[in-house]
Amino acid sequence: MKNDNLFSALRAAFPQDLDTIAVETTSASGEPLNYSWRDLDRMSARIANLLGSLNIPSGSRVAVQVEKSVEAMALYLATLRAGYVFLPLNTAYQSAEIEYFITNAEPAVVVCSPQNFGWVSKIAFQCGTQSVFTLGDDRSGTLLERAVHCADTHEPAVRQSDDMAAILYTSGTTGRSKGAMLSHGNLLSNAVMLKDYWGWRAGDVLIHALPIFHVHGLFVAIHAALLNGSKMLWFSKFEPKAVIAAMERATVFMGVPTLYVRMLAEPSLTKTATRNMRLFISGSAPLLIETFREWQERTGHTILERYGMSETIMLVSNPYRADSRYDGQDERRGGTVGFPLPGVGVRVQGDDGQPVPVGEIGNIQVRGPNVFSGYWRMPEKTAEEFTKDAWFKTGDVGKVDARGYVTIVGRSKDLIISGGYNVYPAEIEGFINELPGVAESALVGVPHPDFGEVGVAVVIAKPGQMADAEGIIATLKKQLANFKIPKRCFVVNELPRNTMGKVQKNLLRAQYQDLFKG
Ligand code: MCA
Ligand code: AMP
Repeated sequence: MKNDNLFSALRAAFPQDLDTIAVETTSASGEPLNYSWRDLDRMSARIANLLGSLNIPSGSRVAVQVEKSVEAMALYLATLRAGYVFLPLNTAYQSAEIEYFITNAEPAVVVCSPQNFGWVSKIAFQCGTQSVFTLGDDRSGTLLERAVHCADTHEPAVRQSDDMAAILYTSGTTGRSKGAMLSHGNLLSNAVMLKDYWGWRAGDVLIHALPIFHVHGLFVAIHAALLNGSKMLWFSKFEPKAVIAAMERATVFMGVPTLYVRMLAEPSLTKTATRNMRLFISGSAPLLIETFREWQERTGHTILERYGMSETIMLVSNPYRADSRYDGQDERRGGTVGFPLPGVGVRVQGDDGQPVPVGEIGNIQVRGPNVFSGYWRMPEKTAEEFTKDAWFKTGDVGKVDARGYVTIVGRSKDLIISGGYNVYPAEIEGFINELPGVAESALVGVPHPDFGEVGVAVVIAKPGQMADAEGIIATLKKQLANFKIPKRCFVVNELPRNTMGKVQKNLLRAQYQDLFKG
């Protein structure tokens, strides 16, 4: 029977000599640590056999909240290999956030950091999770202790292209987090296309410095390197100096704009330091034109900006090479995200559901083999996010020029992107509104030199009561992931409202937009 398991395709691309190095990294104590392709194969086989031995039903979710490590990547590969559904969770999430995901996804297996076992396992067992394992970034924990006793060969489970491979929680356009269901076919078709579109070739080496719980670091970066049989220089945390030093031995880098901003602040970033590099890719948030230009001047390289979503993986990209269709004139154009990727349909519609004329602004809608099938157990939400003719509404607002370049000009969804992470105002406002003395709050995104955009909270106190801005931030820090904490909080007498009584966030944004200007 034909096997469409994504793992099988990735495994088939491993180099012939399995003893060559696949991943170079350093141990938690700073010692060099190398993993061969054989190590990846055996490690993922052992973990897949362990998962298989648990007798969990087909389609079971494996929820994972662990620090970045090569073993954590092997756990992802093992989950695919065994035919289960991978559910990655940001390490910054705290108990209320984890409780929501576990309650909603009902994973059969949860893997967490050893230091979090107490509280995570309590939540998981209450929700009916069968097994909770631990995995530390120093290869400690019960997952590997158990897996080491399992066989190091494993025949990948047979999966069809439409079978679910992963669930990624995202808030979509509104409301509470929803699990975007991605299939083996969604992930593989996108990876195969990107390998070609971005010109991956023999000898490429990827610097992997992104977290591995979101699309960018987990799918776009890892799949490309594995499908190309390329070595990865693996950083468990982004350190600008160390990444720049590694460029001598690498050819490809992927990052969110904040990583580029931070590297530009390093004097060691020069043309010489980057002369071996072939490609710098940016995405997940808008890349400022200043950053694009400064990077060009300092390094001689033109960053390739692309655009994607958790629900769709990659959608649109600037060209890798000038396209002969247009007399070789098309270049990577700063401020745009480039052209729809091969096989991806992109259209721009007005609020009336009609296509807008070329160059005019409207709602971006997409379709293609990369687009997810829906949100986990939320058929109504899924239906709301697709048009009648089955295009996915991205919630992004943009335009396409006569040449075909797509520019994102804003979002219709109420989303703040801070350092490449999404912050949903409604979620944070919900927590603030529960605090003593608070009548109402509004969270708005304002420009920030490092994170691109950050949240600022504006709060009204209950009549006759006091609300304390610093106290609010301190309390939120105990409840929410660190990147969601407003960078500033203001207590005011009233919020600007329109005639319908709705808070005018555009006015608040304008009021606070220079707060972080240097
Ligand atoms: C950390 N902090 C942040 C953020 N990260 N604040 C706002 N936004 C952030 N993103 C705060 C912490 O709360 C803390 O604040 C202080 O910064 C230092 O924390 P630390 O953990 O040391 O920060 P860091 O290690 O310097 O992290 C910054 C980072 C990281 C490297 C930019 O945020 C990061 O790796 N971002 C990449 C996200 C990513 O991979 N996104 C892809 C999503 P305090 O000191 O007050 O406690 S995939 C996607 O969007 C789509 C599909 C796509 O197109 O790719
Ligand atoms: P996520 O919810 O993590 O899937 O984030 C997806 C969102 O990130 C998109 O809907 C866009 O709003 C934003 N995004 C991703 N790449 C870019 C980019 N290059 N420029 C502007 N926004 C981007």
